[in-house]
Amino acid sequence: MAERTMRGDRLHIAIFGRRNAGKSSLINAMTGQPVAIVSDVPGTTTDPVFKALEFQPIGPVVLIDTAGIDDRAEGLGAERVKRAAAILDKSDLALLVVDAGAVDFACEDELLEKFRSRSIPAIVVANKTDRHPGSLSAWFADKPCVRISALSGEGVDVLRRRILEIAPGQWEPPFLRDLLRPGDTVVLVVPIDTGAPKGRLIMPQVKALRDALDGGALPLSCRESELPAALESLRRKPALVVTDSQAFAQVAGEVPEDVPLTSFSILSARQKGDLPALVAGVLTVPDLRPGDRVLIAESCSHHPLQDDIGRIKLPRWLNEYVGGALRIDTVPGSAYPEDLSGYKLVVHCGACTLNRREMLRRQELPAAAGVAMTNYGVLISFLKSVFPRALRPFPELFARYEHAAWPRRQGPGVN
Ligand SMILES: Nc1nc2c(ncn2[C@@H]2O[C@H](COP(=O)(O)OP(=O)(O)OP(=O)(O)O)[C@@H](O)[C@H]2O)c(=O)[nH]1
Ligand code: SF4
Ligand SMILES: [Mg+2]
Repeated sequence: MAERTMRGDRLHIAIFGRRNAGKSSLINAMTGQPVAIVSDVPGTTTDPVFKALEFQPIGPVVLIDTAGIDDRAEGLGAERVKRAAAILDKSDLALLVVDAGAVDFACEDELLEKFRSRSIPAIVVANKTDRHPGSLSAWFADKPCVRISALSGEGVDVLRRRILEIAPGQWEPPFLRDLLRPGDTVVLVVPIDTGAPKGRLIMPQVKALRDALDGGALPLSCRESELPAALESLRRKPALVVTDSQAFAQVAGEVPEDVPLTSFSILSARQKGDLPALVAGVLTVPDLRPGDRVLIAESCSHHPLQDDIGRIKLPRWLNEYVGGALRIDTVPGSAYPEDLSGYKLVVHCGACTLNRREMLRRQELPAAAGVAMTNYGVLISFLKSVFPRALRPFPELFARYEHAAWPRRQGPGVN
């Protein structure tokens, strides 16, 4: 069952430290499985190793073993350190493994400073205490430290308890449960077109369904072609309608004005990131001019489809809106550039494969470069004139825009 929760929805616990400190031995001791290769050759772990497991009472977590952060060699060594450092962007909690016999802590101090500056709760794990049973160096004294032997397993239970003590209780808001009361009906509009994977639903749709069930609500799923029939079959109006963004214009025309309407992508953006900032970003779209650079970023790497949203439809709608050709780059998966300074706008997908920390980090980068950022669902609602209606389910956010000075022109509802 552990694998059924997506990695992006799990608490990310990452193990850092120097080469040979015993990081891989620790992930093996914590999982009771040979997850990572252990050897006395420094630099054995080259790429991060992910292990999903249930860690009660926290629930679904993913443990991440990383390469030694002290590998100063040019080339491959530097690349390993870079990959390990990138794990910082998604760490909800860090374990810093230190050899209990160590005498130099420069590298550890650097890491602790990185955890502190990113508000990542951390535990120092003094390992190999079987080899160094005496008292620890004074460096450990003022740190939240647990003594263990990953080899014998001694102290690993104490470490587990300490993790439970400091782990955040909630690391992401619910998908939509908080918008519904038990017994409310929520209609989920799921187009089954050429873009739909065969025989299954995509992750944001599955999450909406599951979260509605968890909240005791009554989810009713239909294709957009059956929406009028679905609405007619209900005795009471639904408390919420959630649609695939691509059907926004049609669905908005069929759902009565007084029924709250939003999209899977907007709900995903709210769960994974800072929705108000993504809404602020869309208000800069009227300032775009032909020739401006726009980055479209997705967080998974699916095979591009014939009428792909990120590669074909969104660029087409945006170009139509500005009345000329923008210079648009579309990047998949982990290829999110660090340097965004040349762009006027970043448009991100619903980020369902990322954890909240990573998406917030992805939002920080353009913000620091003075570049606006928005989200697929927010942008499509804007281009299809369903904005700000698509924000009405979020009263605080909606209130901010209800009386806002509206951009000069809204989308003509392009198709
Ligand atoms: N005595 C003793 N040896 C340990 C302990 N933990 C790890 N080791 C040994 O230390 C060596 C390095 O362990 P690893 O778990 O591979 O260390 P690592 O931090 O993953 O190393 P890299 O992948 O190279 O960064 C191995 O020979 C382990 O058997 C421990 O608690 N006690
Ligand atoms: S493109 Fe984004 S929102 Fe869509 S499935 Fe991939 S990660 Fe999720
Ligand atoms: Mg290792």
